[in-house]
Amino acid sequence: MRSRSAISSSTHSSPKTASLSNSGTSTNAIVQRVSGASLTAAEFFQHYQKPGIPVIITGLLDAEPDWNLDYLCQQLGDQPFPVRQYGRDRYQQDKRQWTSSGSGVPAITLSFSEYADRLRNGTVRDQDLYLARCSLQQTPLSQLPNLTQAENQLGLRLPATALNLWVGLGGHTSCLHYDPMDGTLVQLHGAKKILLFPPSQLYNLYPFPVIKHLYHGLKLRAVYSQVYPERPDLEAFPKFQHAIPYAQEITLYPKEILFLPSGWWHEVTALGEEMVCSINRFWHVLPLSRAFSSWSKWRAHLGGVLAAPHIFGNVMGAISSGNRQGELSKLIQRL
Ligand SMILES: O=C(O)CCC(=O)C(=O)O
Repeated sequence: MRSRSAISSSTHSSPKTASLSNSGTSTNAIVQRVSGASLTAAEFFQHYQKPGIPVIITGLLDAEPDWNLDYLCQQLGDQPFPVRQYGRDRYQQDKRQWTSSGSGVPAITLSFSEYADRLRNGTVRDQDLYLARCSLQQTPLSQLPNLTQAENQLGLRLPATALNLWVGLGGHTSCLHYDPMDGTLVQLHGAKKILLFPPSQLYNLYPFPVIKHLYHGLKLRAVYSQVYPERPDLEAFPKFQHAIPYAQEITLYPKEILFLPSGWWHEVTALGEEMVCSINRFWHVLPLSRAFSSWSKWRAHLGGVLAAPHIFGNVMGAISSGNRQGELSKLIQRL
């Protein structure tokens, strides 16, 4: 059994956001903050991975440097990355009018140094740019020994992706969605506020219909919620009220790892005014029984199947374009 000292309730978390705090009942358990020093792989599996419970793990990355802007420029300066252009008015729109979300948002390719210039000169804030989910494979930061050691200690295996980089300015929000894979989100500079809902709240959060993939391919995904949780339109989305008691808000601080199981809804907001940096990795869901029994996961994959004609068309378009390699790598980022 895990020693009691390994687990303490999140000391930094407040259970609800202001607009979510009037819900009265509390159906939610607070996400635990656990010291990695006394957490074994068997305990991690038993208490978090097997049941699919989120947890924040502390103390395993103390030796990792601060990933500030100078460090990132030094390591990644010339590397090209697709940078999403959200635009300032996107989050004023009714989401039902959206034709893209997440990795489907239009992107420009910039070297990291060019992006750093835009972070410094205000363009990133003005245009709500976000360097999001960019693979670190083929970069000097592809292998992180401290992180590998932490992942091994937790017994994490079967990675579904390489490490991905997320760099933006305080104030940017990644809208409410869930992932069909398990994820580990690692905070490396600045802090993030994360609003969570359990998989049981799937339909109270009004995901985009899976059928949308037929029209938009992977540009608009059925794993996104149509509700703005901080200012819900309860006339349009009345069942959202039932989800409110299940909301949990946590803050992820530097060198902490959030284990975010498949199907858990999350809205992630970078805090403060400065640059905020995280990395994440997606993992195949283990044990397989949790993967097979997750309807959230199945419906996300169904969306992928319905998007197949679009993906085929996009691949053909990329192959016949003048910039075959560039267009194909943009497509791969979207997958
Ligand atoms: O950090 C972010 O902006 C989003 C991260 C995320 O969605 C994830 O790790 O699954």
